[in-house]
Amino acid sequence: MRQIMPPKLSLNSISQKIFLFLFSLIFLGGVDSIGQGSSDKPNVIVIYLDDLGFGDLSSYGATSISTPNIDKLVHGGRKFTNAYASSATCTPSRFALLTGVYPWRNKNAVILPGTAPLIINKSAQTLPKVFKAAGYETAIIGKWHLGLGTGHVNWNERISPGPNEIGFDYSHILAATQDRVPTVYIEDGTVINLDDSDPILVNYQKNFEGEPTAISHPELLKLKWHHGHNNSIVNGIPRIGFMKGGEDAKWIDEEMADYFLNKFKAYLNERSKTPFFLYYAMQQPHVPRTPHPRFVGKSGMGARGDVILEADWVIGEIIKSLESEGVIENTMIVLSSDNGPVLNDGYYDDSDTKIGDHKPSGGLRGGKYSLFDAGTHVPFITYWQGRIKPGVSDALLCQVDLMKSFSSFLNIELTANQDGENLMDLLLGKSKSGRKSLVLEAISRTSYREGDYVYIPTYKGAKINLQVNIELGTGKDDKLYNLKRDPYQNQDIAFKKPRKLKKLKTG
Ligand code: NG6
Ligand code: CA
Repeated sequence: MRQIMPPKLSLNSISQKIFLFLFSLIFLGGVDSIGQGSSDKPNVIVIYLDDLGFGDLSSYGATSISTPNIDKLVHGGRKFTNAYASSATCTPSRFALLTGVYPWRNKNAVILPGTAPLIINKSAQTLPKVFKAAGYETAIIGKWHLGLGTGHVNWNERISPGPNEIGFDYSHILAATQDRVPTVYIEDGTVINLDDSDPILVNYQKNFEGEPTAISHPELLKLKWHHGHNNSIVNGIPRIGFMKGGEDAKWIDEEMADYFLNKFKAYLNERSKTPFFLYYAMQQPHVPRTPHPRFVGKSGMGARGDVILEADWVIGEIIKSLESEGVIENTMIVLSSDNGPVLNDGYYDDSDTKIGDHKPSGGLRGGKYSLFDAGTHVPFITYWQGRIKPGVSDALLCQVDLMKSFSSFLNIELTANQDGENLMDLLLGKSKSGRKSLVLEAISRTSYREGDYVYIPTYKGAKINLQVNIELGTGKDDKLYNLKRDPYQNQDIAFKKPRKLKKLKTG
């Protein structure tokens, strides 16, 4: 354990005791802060899954898959049944989570290639900066997908700006998505296992001469692509984008869950008494779904089910580590997902053919990429042993609210405009009231929610063919639904309720 040691001074024993007392008051946040985190400054871990749907957990109604470890958090904490990601895709939701600003305000907050520049301004207030200002140490472990550098990244040098420049003291990340190059881990801006004699080159426009692709060398593939994903091949898996070099740096997909978990364990082990904020951004169940052999076939539901079991196991290990380090009572956990579910997102991995009775969205209409409810309506849990009373809440909230909520909780003033609201009492189970309204986004289109009603505007020109077999919520008519009466959005009441429609349109 790393400790902050008082400077060595020669003092007699009484003055030494006084000195140590004062030292602990000043540097360790008071004598009552035993261990890491405390009642007013708990450690905070945001566990963020990738493409996990509202119906994917047994504690959220799934009957053909069992997620006992996440369920432990759900049943021991607050289960939110009306909580939203800010967007139906990854980058925009993550942008909102870390800035408290709606993603549609930033035209760059769209699904990014692995070579995209950082889309969060270095001077912006961010969630990790809020925690830092309150005296926390901050870290991200896992998926980033908010861009790196300023436009032309040299992967063989320190990559900056990135997470460390927007508030994270420590970062151990994958740059974009598991299906996008570069397929390497990056720690504090430096690629792990760089080899000067085998430099890494990345290009999203064209291939490097002589390098095999999924098109030129289909025989090298262990996983077949369905749409997109036909550029460079890494570990037999075809990716988005072209990459050359960096053989020793390439990750092994099947080991990724264990890899990041071990980074978490090491991080926890090295903690001083300073409270920490950790953003643990998991890659499951995003494509390519590559469960460790321990989980292959275990769900009977194809690769997607298997990686959900894997993710649940990882979360169980995280809880165990917090328990064995004696910090579980001083740690608040927030768990959610960046967008709704998709079965075939570009690979033939049996996730659609073996789905059986399972409903990843819990029956909600749409899915990832969609303005229908399943695009953004996700599981959301807060857990803090002894502090958050277990229970269920159907109050409306959104991940964009975390920034404002935690800054209020920690008494950190936010100077920039926020779209998020302070819902900390709701998150802590002390209040029942949530948002009154919310703007949601899906592939640069927005819908507007007010109370139980949601308005999805007409999108005549939308011709997006994602080949994902999901209703996107586009069409030539305005749509209006009452989500309380009609949670599955079977009845468009735009014609029946013209005044309500008008109100939401102008709202
Ligand atoms: C899409 C990819 C999809 C996934 C998504 C990002 C194709 C055809 N599809 O463009 O596989 O990577 O981007 O997902 O390339 S997200 O969860 O990170 O937003
Ligand atoms: Ca996602």
